[in-house]
Amino acid sequence: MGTVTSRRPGEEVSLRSLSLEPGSPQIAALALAGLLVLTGCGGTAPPQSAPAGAPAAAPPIVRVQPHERWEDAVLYFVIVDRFADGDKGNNNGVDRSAKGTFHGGDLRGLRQQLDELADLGITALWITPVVENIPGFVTGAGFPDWGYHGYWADDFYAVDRRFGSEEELKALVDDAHARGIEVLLDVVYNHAGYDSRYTTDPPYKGWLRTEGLGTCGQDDLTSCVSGLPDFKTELPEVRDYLLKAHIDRAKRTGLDGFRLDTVKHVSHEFWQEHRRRVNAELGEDFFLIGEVWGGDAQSLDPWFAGDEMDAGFDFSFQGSVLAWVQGRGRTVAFDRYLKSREKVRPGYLLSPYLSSHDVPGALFQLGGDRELFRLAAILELTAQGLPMIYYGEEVGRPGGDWPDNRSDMPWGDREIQPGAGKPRDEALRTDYKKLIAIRRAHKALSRGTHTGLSSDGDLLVFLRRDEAGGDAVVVAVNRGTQPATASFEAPADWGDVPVKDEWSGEDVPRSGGRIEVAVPPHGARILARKTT
Ligand SMILES: [Ca+2]
Ligand SMILES: [Ca+2]
Repeated sequence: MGTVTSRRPGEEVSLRSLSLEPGSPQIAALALAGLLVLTGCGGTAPPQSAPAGAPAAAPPIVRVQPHERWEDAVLYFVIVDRFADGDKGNNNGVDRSAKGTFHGGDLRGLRQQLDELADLGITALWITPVVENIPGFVTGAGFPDWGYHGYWADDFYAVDRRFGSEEELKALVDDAHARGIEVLLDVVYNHAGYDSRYTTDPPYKGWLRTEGLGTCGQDDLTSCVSGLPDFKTELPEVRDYLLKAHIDRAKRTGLDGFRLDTVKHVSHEFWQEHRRRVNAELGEDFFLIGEVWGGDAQSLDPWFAGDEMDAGFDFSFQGSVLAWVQGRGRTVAFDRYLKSREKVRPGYLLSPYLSSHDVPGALFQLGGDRELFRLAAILELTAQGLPMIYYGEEVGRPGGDWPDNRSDMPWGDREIQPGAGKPRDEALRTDYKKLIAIRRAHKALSRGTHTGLSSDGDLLVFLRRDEAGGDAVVVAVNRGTQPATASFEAPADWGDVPVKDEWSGEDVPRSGGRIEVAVPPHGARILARKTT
């Protein structure tokens, strides 16, 4: 171990050239209200054919309207190895029958499926780390467990050939940008992989606290998380080495931000220096979203207070939502919880999610009940913050507890490995697509305040309102098994115009300012001023 040298294999370049650029009048006209368009054809007209003798036109691509601000974004998280295999030539040691092995997904495969993500409507993509990971496996979990997830670095200066190359990372970023999607790369500053070169090679001597040396500390900053060697980020040479690796790669590849791993295990001083370096070298728009285990509006605040990151994952959301949709806890308490999420420091964002690679998936926790899962998805995509969708949950990937929560992306009858043949729930995906479009069409949902309108029994009715934009949306969710009726005064922003349920597409009758609408069992309404 530790004998592999840094490498830059591959000569891949961006494959596509575009006929329309972001911000063009055509795109603006076609991308109204966050709806999707096909470049050059507006979704209806056929692509124009190239004149005889001219190079063949690039095939149409699916575009989203880019988010204006991060609070309007919808984030999608992919484990690169488990998503799509675009290069069989790098499938060293791939064994799709085992849970802890590499399954062959790579940057090229993900790049080939960007239209799938653009069609869903997401505006930002978070991918797992792509640095070279340890060449072998560990067995502490009771089975061979490899660095397919990317968090066990062996060389921060090399892209792991099992994921592709830095050129392919840049091509992914370029092609995502062409579709209106920003890309966040997961980076680790806290630790190296088990028995990595950093624990053995002379240049790095003294850089790590390890179990082997007996130097792991007892506190958050100096302990060896999961037994992993802990970088002494208090040493200037260690800081410089790690900062340069990640920041220079971001500069070379055009990344839009980082997802920061294990934030609470590295000092605030480090993260403040990180921000200074990022601002200086990548610009103040470079987005930082961090994983503080257990993070919520209150516990993330120390990192927001120092402007160490722009956003943090909201670990409170999954449990609160899943409990409520399953009938646990009073509706009024859940409404108070949703309101409490506004307590985040102004200018900073919480990122709610239903599933991730570190917790059992929501659908699994709901015993596979897709009606309740839909309610949870409705609550996520109508909630404040930057919603994160974990790959495959939009098509009903079963998930499960670790490591089943990292299973292959289901591709149904499409010949895309490693998840070819795994069933997809296309109806669920259609619902996700609709929810994302509704959220993107209504700034009230992404930027608005939360006001509870009623919380009797199993029916929750709340208002999201963006005062600056004059937009208001009323969401009614019935977790019960009996029909319910939502009854409320129409928000003043609606004026006298008719009201529409954006979720069902139905018109909703109103009598003056009063609205009464039935909400089916395990059903929902997303009500707004009718505009079309
Ligand atoms: Ca591959
Ligand atoms: Ca540490």
